[in-house]
Formats: sequence, structure tokens, C-alpha cells
Amino acid sequence: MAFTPRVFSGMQPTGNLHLGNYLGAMVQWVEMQKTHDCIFCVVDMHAITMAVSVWGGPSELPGQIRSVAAAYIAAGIDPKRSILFNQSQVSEHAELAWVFNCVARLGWLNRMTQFKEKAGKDRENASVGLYDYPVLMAADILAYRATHVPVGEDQKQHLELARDIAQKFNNDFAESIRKAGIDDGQFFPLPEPVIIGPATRVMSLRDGTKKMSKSDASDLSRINMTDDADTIARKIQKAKTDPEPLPSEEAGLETRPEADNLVGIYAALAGKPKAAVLREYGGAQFSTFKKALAEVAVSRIGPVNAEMKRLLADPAEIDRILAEGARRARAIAKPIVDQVKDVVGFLRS
Ligand code: AQP
Repeated sequence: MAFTPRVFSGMQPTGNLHLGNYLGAMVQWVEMQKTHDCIFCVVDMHAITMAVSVWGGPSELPGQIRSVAAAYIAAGIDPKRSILFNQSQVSEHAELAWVFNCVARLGWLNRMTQFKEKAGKDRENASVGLYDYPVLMAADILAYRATHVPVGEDQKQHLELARDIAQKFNNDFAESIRKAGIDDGQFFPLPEPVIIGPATRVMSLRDGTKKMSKSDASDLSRINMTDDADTIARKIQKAKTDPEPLPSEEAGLETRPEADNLVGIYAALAGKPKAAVLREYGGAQFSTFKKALAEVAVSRIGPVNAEMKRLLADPAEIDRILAEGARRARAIAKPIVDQVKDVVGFLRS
């Protein structure tokens, strides 16, 4: 079947969103809503796959969901133009995930590197949900027959799995899909990852070889979207660097992960290529460069931060936006998931 281009993406309400989430995904979302039908989700069902200490438990979760929704809107997502909702309000995600659990193979999930990283050494104690996370993610995307998924570099493997699941569903149920009137047998599209933001992999401020992450124990490792100007400046000032001045050309960053990361962040925030940043700051000491970086970071994050605070002062309005988004999302997902049930052979009234 011919698939209408549609964008789906989401973030987990597992703590403060950070600069990696913003530059790696959200900036791209804001651009894509100008040209595509977009669905943006706060993936609360994914959040509870982690230990309660990560997502905060029942008393913290509602606030975290609202905070991520507020960050989306403050960053430029327009909830009238795009659909914005939290995952658990649309039960079709869970229903489709169950069907996909029976399509995906154990061997496929065993290869997922994010599970290995997040489960760590204590794998036996990880939740089944954490292991199954990529299957739910495939359902999130395919419940809307989304064709494009803007994400950071770290999600590439999960997108490949979503494509494998879509393909296998199309193959396994080919005859039934044709009987349902889809002559070419393509029930689901193979969703494309869109990994082209200004910084697809922002690294930790404390270790240039590790991804900036919400769950890093050190708050100094990331710039949160809720950090005030002084905190941003302090974190940048304390960011790990090496003793050399900045090089004048990009080749000089190759063996210097922390310098490379800071130059990349500056370039993404200022909307310039890295080469242009190095033309300006090549030969400068980090003390000078860090001051400039703090200024550009505060000027970009400050307004988002202020708008988030304004929005969060009215939680009822955020809840209303999410409920309306869920209603619009369900209007798309329900007929698709009903058709999945018919294709599989479930009886429904
Ligand atoms: N460091 C990063 N650089 C670029 N993009 C990133 N993303 C996350 N970290 C970086 C992108 O942000 C989106 C939402 O991610 P998520 O919150 O759903 O989960 P995550 O990828 O697991 O993010 P974190 O911060 O690393 O959370 P924890 O610590 O909970 O695991 C995705 O598009 C992701 O690629």
C-alpha cells in the first residue's frame, strides 16, 4: 500500500531532559513538523522498564511526564499542528506490542546493545520490560504506520529491529493481508531512521567517550534543560578537557574526544559548522572557549527553560493538551490495530 509520510518519535520521562536529547532529537522534530504530519510521544510505558529510582515512582511520574511535555512545547513543538500525548493513554501501543512479541525473535533481542548497557552486570535482575523495550518501540512507531523516525545515533539499532519486525509481519501474514484488501501485501512501512540533527551524539561533559545521558550518576556530566544560567556556566567550566589549546582544523580533534565534544556542542548551538568554530577559536585556551560556549548555551537553553517554567505553572493545561493529543493519536492507531487483529485472525465485536 502507499504510505503517507508520517513522523513518530518520543522521549522517556525518566528525569530531566538534557542537551543531548535537545540537539540529538528535539531540534530535528521542530524542523520536521514544518514539512510532515508529526506525532510526538512522552513514552511513560518505556520509563517504567527501569528501576523505580530512575523514574521516581508513582509520586514523581506525573510531574516527569508533564515536564517532558512542557519541554517539547517550549522547544517549539506546536501541539495544535503536531500530535503530542503520553503513551499510556493510547492502549493500542501495548496491544500491538503483544502481537509483535510473537513476531520478533529472541535472537534479535539478544543482540540489542542498549539492553546490555542498561542492564549492566546485573542482567538477571533487569525487568522483562527493559528487554522487550525495542518491541514496544516498534509498536509505538508502527501503530501509526509512521515512515520517518527522527532519533539520536544511539537508537539506530532499535530502528533496524522495528524494520525487521515490520518486514516479518508483512511476510508471515502475507496471505491474510492480501485477503484484507492490501494487494501488495505491505501492511506496515519499513520506518526510516532520521539521524541528521545538529549533534546526533552529544557526549558526557565528564568523559568524551560516553554518551550524555539522563541516568549518569553525575549531574556534572550533562546540561539539563532545566539548569539555570549559573549552573550551565559552572558545568561547562568544570567540563573535562586536555591541556592543549584548541586546534585550527577538525583533524586536530580526532584523538581529543572531550575537545571534539565541546566544539561539536558549540557548533550545534550556534548553528555553524565545526570548521568555522575552529577558524574562530583555533589556538585559544579552553578557559576562553568555555566562556564563549557558556554564553551560547545560556542564550539557547535559557528561553526554553523559562517557557518550560511558565507552562509547568499550569499543570491542568498540560494535562488537557496531552488528553487531546491522545484522542487524536487513538483516532489514527485504533483502525490500524483493529486491522492487525483481523489480519492475525482474532475475533472482535
Ligand atoms: N547524548 C545524546 N546525544 C544525541 N541524542 C541523544 N538522545 C539521547 N541521548 C542523546 C536522543 O534523545 C531521544 C530520547 O531519548 P530517551 O530519553 O528516550 O532515551 P535515551 O536514548 O535512553 O536517553 P538517555 O538520556 O540516555 O536516557 P537514559 O539515561 O534514561 O538512558 C532519542 O532520540 C535519543 O536518541
